[in-house]
Amino acid sequence: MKTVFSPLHNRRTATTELDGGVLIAPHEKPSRAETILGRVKQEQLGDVLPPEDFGLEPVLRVHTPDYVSFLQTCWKDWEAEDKPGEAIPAVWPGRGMRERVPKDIDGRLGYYSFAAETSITEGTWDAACASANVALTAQALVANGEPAAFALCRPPGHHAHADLLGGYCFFNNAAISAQAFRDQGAKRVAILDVDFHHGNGTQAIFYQRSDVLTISLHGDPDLVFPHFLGFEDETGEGDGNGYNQNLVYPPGTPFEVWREGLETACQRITEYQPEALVIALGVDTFEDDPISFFKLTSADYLLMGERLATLNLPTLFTMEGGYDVDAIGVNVVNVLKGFERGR
Ligand code: OKS
Ligand code: MG
Ligand code: ZN
Repeated sequence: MKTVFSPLHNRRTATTELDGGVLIAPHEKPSRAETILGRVKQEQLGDVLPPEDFGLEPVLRVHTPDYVSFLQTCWKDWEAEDKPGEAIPAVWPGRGMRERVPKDIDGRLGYYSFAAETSITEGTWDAACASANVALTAQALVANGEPAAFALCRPPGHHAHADLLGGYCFFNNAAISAQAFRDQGAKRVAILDVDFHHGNGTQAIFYQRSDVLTISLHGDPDLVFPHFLGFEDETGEGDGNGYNQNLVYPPGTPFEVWREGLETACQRITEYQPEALVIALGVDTFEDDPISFFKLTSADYLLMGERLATLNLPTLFTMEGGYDVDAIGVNVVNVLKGFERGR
């Protein structure tokens, strides 16, 4: 399987993440991508290609123009006010308040975000664009006949809504790729999110549509991020009714239990008969992940990959979360090796 990777991911080097009332060094850091790339090469998964530049057009099929412009100038606008630190949202349009876009950068940061852990920094825009191009380049490989491809995206994407950043995400790479499959003629596309967290952005983007099936397995949002979306009674709306599925699990969930959800998801995908599959691949389900509470082992990721392969669909993997950097390379490449073994 080919991997698409951009060294420009490295333009995203925030130094702060608001966590527990203090600013910590971000969990979502450059060594994540470098470690995965190292393992891809070590295991000789396949060629590693640079991204092509698709410009903003495919991004704008999913994200609103005003959100994209905000992201593009956010750092410049923040810097112009001589703020002492990185750009962190701290005020939101709460219940009963006005949903209008303020002029001031503090107001716009709040309008275009749903959480405060994700500091915006000088290179964030460049890295987010590179990440979308990585996804779109891998998507094109699959659209042009590769059975599967791995988009080694960083920053991740699945929390980003059409006009909201959060959870370390800016552009929703999985959603942009699914939309690209659709725009290139695929009638139905499925997105399966195996990251520990709910793919709230992906769900929201396609919630009223039946042409993109969205399924996410994740930790109970009653207990973990993103807290305000991802419950099992969210099944889609209007045309999208029946085309979103959330499979929610409690703390301590081992693979033997998690795999039942995977089975449910796989059966739904088979029934849906998509022409392409996008896997939002996070490995923060790992037993030693510092911010999550599932108990998957490194060996389990091989089995996960094997099951995904039996769907027998053109498959794009987009990289999402996973924060135990010591294990991230092994775990990610295990999914991809398991997939190749299962084909
Ligand atoms: C807040 C924790 C924020 C968690 C963001 C989740 C990032 C992730 N203290 N999403 O898949 O891995
Ligand atoms: Mg998930
Ligand atoms: Zn995650």
